[in-house]
Amino acid sequence: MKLYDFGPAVNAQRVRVFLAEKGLEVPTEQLNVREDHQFAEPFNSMNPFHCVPFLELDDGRVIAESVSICRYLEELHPEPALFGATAEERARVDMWQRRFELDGFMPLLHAVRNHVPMFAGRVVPGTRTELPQLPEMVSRGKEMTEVFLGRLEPHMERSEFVAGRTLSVADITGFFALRMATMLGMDVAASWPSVAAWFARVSARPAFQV
Ligand SMILES: N[C@@H](CCC(=O)N[C@@H](CS)C(=O)NCC(=O)O)C(=O)O
Repeated sequence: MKLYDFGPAVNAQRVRVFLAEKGLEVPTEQLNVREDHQFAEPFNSMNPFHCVPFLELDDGRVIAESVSICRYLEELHPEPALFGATAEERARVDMWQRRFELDGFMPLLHAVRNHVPMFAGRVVPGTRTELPQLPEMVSRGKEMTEVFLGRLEPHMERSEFVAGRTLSVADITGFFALRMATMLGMDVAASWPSVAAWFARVSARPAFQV
């Protein structure tokens, strides 16, 4: 198998952190999506989403989507279990992973795409478009994240990691959501101190140094 990666790409970094936490190494090729290499063949045909990361299997089939790649690698290498070890743990990890992704990571990703000048003409990942960057997407992304962090704060007051006592893929998604929030100037420590303390804990882990 071969992982198509790009150093600065947040979603590719999610898979790299997952690999590091698992202690796995996968043959990797860099694909510079800032220079549009994903639209050149053979990559254009390999991945209809025109994004990194994607994993090419030995038979040529492709798995795109960061969490799908992680889930596949977890099936091949179950330990340590980052998607949960029991039925209940798996459900809780899935719940928090989805909540972080839908209520934090995605609104913030669109906020970043609509804010950072480098993403002008690239507001929809994997396309080149004339759709303009909208400041309202930036403010709304932060507002949606504030609602989510308000729900997360009491949970993190009594939980070491997002889905319980051990690190999971939900912490990885959460870390990158919080990193975008910080990049957009949100003062997490001021309003959500338990979330900020968890963020500091996971940020210090060797695997998260991407
Ligand atoms: N939902 C996808 C998102 C992938 C994605 O948006 N990747 C970005 C880099 S972080 C990309 O390759 N963008 C290329 C582009 O916008 O042209 C995942 O989780 O893997």
